Amino acid sequence: MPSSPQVVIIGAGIVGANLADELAARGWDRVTVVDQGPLPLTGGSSSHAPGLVFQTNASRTMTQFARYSVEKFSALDLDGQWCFNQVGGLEVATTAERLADLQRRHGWATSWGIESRVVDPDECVRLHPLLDRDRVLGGFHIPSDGLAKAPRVVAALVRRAQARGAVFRGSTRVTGIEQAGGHVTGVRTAEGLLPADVVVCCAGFWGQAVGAMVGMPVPLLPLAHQYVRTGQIGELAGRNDELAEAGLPILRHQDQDLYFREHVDRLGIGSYAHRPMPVRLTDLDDGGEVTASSMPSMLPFTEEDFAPSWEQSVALLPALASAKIEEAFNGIFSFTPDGGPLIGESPDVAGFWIAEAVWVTHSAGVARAVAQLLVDGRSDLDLHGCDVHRFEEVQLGEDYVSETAQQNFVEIYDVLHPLEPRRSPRNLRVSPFHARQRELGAVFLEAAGWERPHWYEANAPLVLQLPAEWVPPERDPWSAMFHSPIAAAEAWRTREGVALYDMTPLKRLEVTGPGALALLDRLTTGKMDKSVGSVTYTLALDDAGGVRSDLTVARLGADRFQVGANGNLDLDHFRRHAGPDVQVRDITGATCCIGVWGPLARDLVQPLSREDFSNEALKYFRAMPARVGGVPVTAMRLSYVGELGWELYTSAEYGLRLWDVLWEAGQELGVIAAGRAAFNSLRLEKGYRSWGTDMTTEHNPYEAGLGFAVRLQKGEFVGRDALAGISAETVTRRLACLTIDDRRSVVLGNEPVFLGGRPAGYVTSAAFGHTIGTPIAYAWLPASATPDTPVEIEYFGRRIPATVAAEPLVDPAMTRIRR
Ligand code: FAD
Ligand code: THG
Repeated sequence: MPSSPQVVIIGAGIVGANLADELAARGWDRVTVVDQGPLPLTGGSSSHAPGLVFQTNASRTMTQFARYSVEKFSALDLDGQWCFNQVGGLEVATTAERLADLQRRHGWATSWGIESRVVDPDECVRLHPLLDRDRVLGGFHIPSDGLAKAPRVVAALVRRAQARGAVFRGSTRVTGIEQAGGHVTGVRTAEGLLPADVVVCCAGFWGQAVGAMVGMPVPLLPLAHQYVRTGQIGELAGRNDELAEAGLPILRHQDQDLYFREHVDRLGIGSYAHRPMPVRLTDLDDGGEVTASSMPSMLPFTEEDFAPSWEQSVALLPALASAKIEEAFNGIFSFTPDGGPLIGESPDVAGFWIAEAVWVTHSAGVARAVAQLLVDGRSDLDLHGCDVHRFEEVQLGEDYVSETAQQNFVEIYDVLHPLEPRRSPRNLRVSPFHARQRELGAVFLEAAGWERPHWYEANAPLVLQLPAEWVPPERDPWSAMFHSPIAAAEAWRTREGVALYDMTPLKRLEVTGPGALALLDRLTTGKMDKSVGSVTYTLALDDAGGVRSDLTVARLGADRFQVGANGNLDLDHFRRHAGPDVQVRDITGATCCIGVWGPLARDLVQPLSREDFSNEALKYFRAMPARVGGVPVTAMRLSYVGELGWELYTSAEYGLRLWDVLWEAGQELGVIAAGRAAFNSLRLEKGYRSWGTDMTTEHNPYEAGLGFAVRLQKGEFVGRDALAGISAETVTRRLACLTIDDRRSVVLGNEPVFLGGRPAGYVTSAAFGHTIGTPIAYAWLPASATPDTPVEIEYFGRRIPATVAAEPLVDPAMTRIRR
């Protein structure tokens, strides 16, 4: 009996080689890696990558991936030659805006456990003597960054995996994927058929072509990126021997879209300053010979594109003035719509996986995560930002991928605000109320293709009417971006009047059929066999008890449920587990939703309906069909903002009518439309978590403060066994609510939190709490940080005192909602 499944990995680049190694290390001894190119230098992106590893990233997961690559490559060598040269990383600022951003990046590094510091110009020059002291305003130094020698890493990993039984086959092109009964069975190559239980495509920028073999969209775009090597530079003479290659830190000059590394006594320069240059796979010669200077992933250098970059390089590093470019090429690698990698299994062909759009920097970490997914069924890292199923259908279109991937190329080193929306393509998805929202001066930000009002300029006059205790303090320029004090007025009217919130973008699934109840029962932590009309707040867990989503499940019929979800990953998850007796349908776009919330919500809705909206007739967390102003709706009594009211769902064609009816009737009550900025503030005051930001699969329900949603006594469900013995009392870390002591400093998320002067956690979500007149931050902290514990949040290098608070901050007795 073979002990492990038969695996074929397509691609022996740095991702495929790492994956073979990770699987072999886990005892999977029937792994075959095929590559169309020769081994070990296949001619893919890894064969020429200069291998700079800058670990710091806004994403915690991406940083952990990079950190693992550093750790793994540092412990690796090829016949005594280094695979990782830990020269450190230095990012320099030549503008005030960049210098501030380096502080923010230093904050991320601290949050994710990477030691780093922000340094002055003298220290920059000491670290990198080629820098022009007068040009730099400061730098960000990360001692553990460095150079990965990608082709050598590949060779070393190939050897190690071979020693553990893996087989590598070069010059073997995959031409098709074999399947039977919805499961992959093998890989077709020019040399014959390779049987397989599991196929993992690690084909890099060729990924789309292989994905197409099973009809799987792979949203990446191959783009060219320029890399040059200079001739000898006097100032570098004698600094490095041939073996070490480099001693100075790898260097980034993001203000000019440039990076630098040493090659003994020469410099390598990479540029993102040029126009995006999309590459068509059909134009490449991937059947030819591969040498270090000629391979399918290298295109001829276009000199004119590099000219401005050369000038900027000389300006930063004056020693280059007397040097020349000696070697240069346009190298190809993958870009995606949001910059994240693409990991996941085909929804149609079980056993066919992809791991693509991965940098050398993240390669070992990604491979480890994929090996965990294959061997254990889950990764210990949160992968929601990497999952290929995170995209909405509209985001898989070729034009969308092309435009957004090119944009990511252009913006790769830009200082981007966390709320900054893409400029194009926009208006892909609008709710039926869109025309009215525009009339009210909605300021839209984009999410999952949806246009979402963040506030309405029509509410500006209300700012002048704000009672003194509701007037928000001035914000610092960064937190004031993509924000308006109008949000304070909208929060105020929600807490004291009534407001309409467009909840249409909330992902909605309809789960129907004789097996619907059983499916939901198995996939969630809640009791699902309740009366028709019940709504349950519940969690979907993974096998290890990690939170993979939080959901509301409304039972609308014996065999019909409506699930309020967080995104496309939920749809994918439910579909994968649904048997033939259950249908899972995404009804988001065919329906719409208005949240009518505030103490006057009943005064608004009841006169428009013959159904009884009283507290007794429709209790908290109950749903009923009704008519509002003649429009057929499903009314669900719940509120993410923590006020009396209902989510009113109707089909799309009635949406505008529903809005107009509520709007007109609400005039005498002073109804307003309110946006996401107020919404986010109100939900944090109520302590309502946002999945993906506040908690992920890395956290169990008790750590996340969601133990109340787990019904262990209901019987078997996914994740139940893993929760045995865990409770709110035994956890060692917790999602904690912080209030900011000065009552005015607003943070935005991802900032490090210090306990007793030492980094101890990081901020997830944050907002100004308008009702309580104090900024709020949620943060992961050791369980010892109980209410009243003083902490500090680092924001642009400044330490902001904050205090752990008992939650929720507003209406703990629930009297506002349950009246
Ligand atoms: P590849 O190395 O391209 O491997 C994919 C393999 O799949 C190839 O060997 C290919 O031959 C094979 N393949 C494809 N189709 C088939 C098929 N049908 N049958 C069989 N085999 C197939 N990243 C960093 O982290 N740091 C850097 O400093 C850095 N600098 C870069 C500089 C340049 C100029 C470029 C172009 C990229 C740079 N990158 C850098 C990015 C990095 O090189 C890539 O992201 C990474 O190498 C991708 O690795 P991979 O294994 O996914 O792809
Ligand atoms: N509305 C609907 N579905 C949703 C959301 C929503 N699904 C995704 C996401 N948002 C889920 N998040 C929450 C978080 C908290 C609550 C509802 C949805 C909530 N919690 C009550 C509490 O904690 O007090 C639950 C009380 C109870 O379990 O009875 O209301 O916005 N449709």
